[in-house]
Amino acid sequence: MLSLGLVFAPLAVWAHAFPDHSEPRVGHSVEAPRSVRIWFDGEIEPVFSTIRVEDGDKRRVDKGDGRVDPRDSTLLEVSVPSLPPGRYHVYWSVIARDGHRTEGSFPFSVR
Ligand SMILES: [Cu+2]
Repeated sequence: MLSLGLVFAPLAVWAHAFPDHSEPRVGHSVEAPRSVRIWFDGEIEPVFSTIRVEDGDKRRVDKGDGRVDPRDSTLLEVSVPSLPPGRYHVYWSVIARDGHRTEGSFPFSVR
């Protein structure tokens, strides 16, 4: 029979950071976003965490000010200029507090 200690042990080492939700939401269509924000399920390291936004022609369109929110170390954000209608892709890469990197990408559309 498992003790509670054994049951909960895996949670203690589960510290990779994965996206919890984002704004714009994954795959959604929005009007004139001012920024792209991704909330992670754990704290991420400001120095090694990056975010960029590309348009359908793979041109970088964000303002290059990607950062981890100093008041919320689970939030990665970058500003974008007024984006014309189209399809965009967000690329992110973060280091969690346990030193492990996770990365990924997701699309959204501007209508
Ligand atoms: Cu990890």
